[in-house]
Amino acid sequence: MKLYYSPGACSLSPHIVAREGKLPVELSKVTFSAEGRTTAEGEDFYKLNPKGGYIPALRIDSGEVIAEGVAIVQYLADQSSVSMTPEKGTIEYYRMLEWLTFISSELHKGFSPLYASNITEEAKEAQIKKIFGRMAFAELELGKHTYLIGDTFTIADAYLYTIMRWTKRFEMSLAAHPNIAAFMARMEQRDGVKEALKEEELDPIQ
Ligand SMILES: N[C@@H](CCC(=O)N[C@@H](CS)C(=O)NCC(=O)O)C(=O)O
Repeated sequence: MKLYYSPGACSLSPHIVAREGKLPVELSKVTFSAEGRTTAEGEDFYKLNPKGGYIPALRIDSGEVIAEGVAIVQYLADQSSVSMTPEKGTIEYYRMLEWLTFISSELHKGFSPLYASNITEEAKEAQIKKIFGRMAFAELELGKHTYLIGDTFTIADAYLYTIMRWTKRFEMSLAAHPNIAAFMARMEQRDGVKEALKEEELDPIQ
């Protein structure tokens, strides 16, 4: 399997899941430039992910490519002998889907406008306020248990960790979110997270 990624981007989430799951996943760094998007092997990335040339994408052993981070982490979890999802059919399983969807549509996509080079200070401030509002529920839940769904790591934690790293990039202090800050520090103690950060040449944020 090969994961197409860019350091510190949302592709870090499936990268963490691959390392936590001890899966033999190779990495291919995608270069974004004005001329296009190219994989480490020189392929046109728009052809690999024709939905928009965005990462992450996973080439599986059959040669097929799976895109969308939420689908990729579930695929990886299904390939691993390490348990990283609650049992299907349980309420915890649906909580995990709820978190993955929430992180994707409310948190991950909440950060997207901040990456626009032409965003005004006013719009940036309003967007940051909105993201902090969306983080309140994660702050509350992480005060009750170690991970999002109880005290066991799941693929949803890898996604939350990845997106919450961006608070540092946009100078959003976690001082008012001590449970999220503690979660980030806990995640950074995990071997799979350490390994993925090292491979992407990223520093821990806590
Ligand atoms: N719907 C996609 C969105 C992925 C996404 O936002 N990827 C970003 C990096 S974090 C990207 O490649 N952005 C470049 C672009 O959208 O053109 C998913 O959830 O996997």
